Amino acid sequence: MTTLFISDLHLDERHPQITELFLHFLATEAREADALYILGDLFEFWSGDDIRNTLNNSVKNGLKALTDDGIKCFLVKGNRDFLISKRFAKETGVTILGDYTAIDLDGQQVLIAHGDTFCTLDEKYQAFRTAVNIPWRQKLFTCLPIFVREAIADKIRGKSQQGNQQKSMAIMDVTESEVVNKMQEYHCDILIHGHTHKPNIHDVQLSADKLGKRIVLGDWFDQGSVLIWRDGQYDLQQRAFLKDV
Ligand code: OKV
Ligand code: MN
Repeated sequence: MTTLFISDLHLDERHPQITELFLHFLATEAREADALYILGDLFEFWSGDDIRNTLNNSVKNGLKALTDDGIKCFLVKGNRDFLISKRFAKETGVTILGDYTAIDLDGQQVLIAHGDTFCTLDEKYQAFRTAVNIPWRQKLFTCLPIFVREAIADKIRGKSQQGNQQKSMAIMDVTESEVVNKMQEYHCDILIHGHTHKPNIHDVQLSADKLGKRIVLGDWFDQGSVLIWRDGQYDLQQRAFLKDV
């Protein structure tokens, strides 16, 4: 059994190399796998499943071709694409998961999440998350005409960029106690997440005599980042962008 994990591609029409590599990845190595987990921030922004453009259409087609071929594909929503919804799932054949899911990989219980919920020191971000996670507010937002939604999103993005420049690296990383709590709650010795853009494999002290692992996926800004899980072994790898044609 081979399971692939990716996150934080932040797909955006302004960075076509990332989309090209992702579509290539879907059409090649993902086809050889049994399952693909996308752990959030597949898109740089998402203002609703009804927004059609070249990027969204090509990504949806790539995912549909993969799931039609029998590869199970799961998606955890990130902090940028949290509005991805049922229609996207229907159009792509992807299964949308909740904030935390415990999965069984070769008999190991593994917790998967986007990762933003662990960053509890970033109070401004957590306030934003709470504000936009209110169901009626999301419903209202997605009912607005597309140009209004995009204008609101542009405003929010501008404000957020100003704010992030003042935040320290520590504030934007995970809180260790939060990680331990969730791993214990879900009875998992391994956690896989993205969000922080700091690919690494960390030890986690789960109790006095129990050491767990926290695998952090990388972003796709300068190259691809893929975690390959095969028969109980895992490897965090990079993929170079495709050569220009
Ligand atoms: C996503 C982030 C922009 C971070 C707005 C209700 C509101 C949804 C929304 C608007 C913004 C997503 C959907 C985007 C994430 C940013 C800037 C910072 C830190 C409402 C529901 F306003 F009406 F309440 N949004 N977009 N940020 O542009 O994709 O994660 S977004
Ligand atoms: Mn993120």
